[in-house]
Amino acid sequence: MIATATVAIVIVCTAMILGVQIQISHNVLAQSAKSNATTATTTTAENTVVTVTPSQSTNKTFWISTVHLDGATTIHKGVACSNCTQNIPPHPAEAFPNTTLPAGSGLVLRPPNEAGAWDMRAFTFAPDQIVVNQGDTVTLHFLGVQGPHHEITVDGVGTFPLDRGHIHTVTFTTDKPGTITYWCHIHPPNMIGQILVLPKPA
Ligand SMILES: [Cu+2]
Repeated sequence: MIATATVAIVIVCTAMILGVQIQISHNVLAQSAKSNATTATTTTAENTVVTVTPSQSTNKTFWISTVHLDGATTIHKGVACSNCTQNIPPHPAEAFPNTTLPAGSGLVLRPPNEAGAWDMRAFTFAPDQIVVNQGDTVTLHFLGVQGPHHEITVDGVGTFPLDRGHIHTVTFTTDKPGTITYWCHIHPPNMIGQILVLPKPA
């Protein structure tokens, strides 16, 4: 009799605890759903949402520019300019890093000149990452914008020179998923890009 009563009490207590937990879970879910709904409503109120039907074309064209990113600074603290319309704040001094960079002329660190100015240059492609599908016919227009001369290889396609102001175009078809790399022989290690080929859509 006592054993039966104990089992009954345990069952009732367990049910109560579970009930509370389920209730708490429902509350949390309700709050998160409400939160999402609020966000969605706000977004809708502030923006015009349109439905876009993506192109089904398997012909993909990209323009790839040669680029160098430059960061210039000085070892001296800048001087505040009180009468400049731009209200330029004084630039903090930056010590020259004396970093040993990887081999190749794609990364250039120029030490301070007579005025204390030094800079960092990094060559790259814009864009340096492209996504296509298996079976796509891909056209790449390489455009020489920065840097007077480049020697570029597109893996499996070919190697060609590219001077500033010139365009070199390659077209190929992707037969398998995977990665196709394009890079410049003059500006390693960072003037490199990848074409990610995704499996053919079902
Ligand atoms: Cu280059």
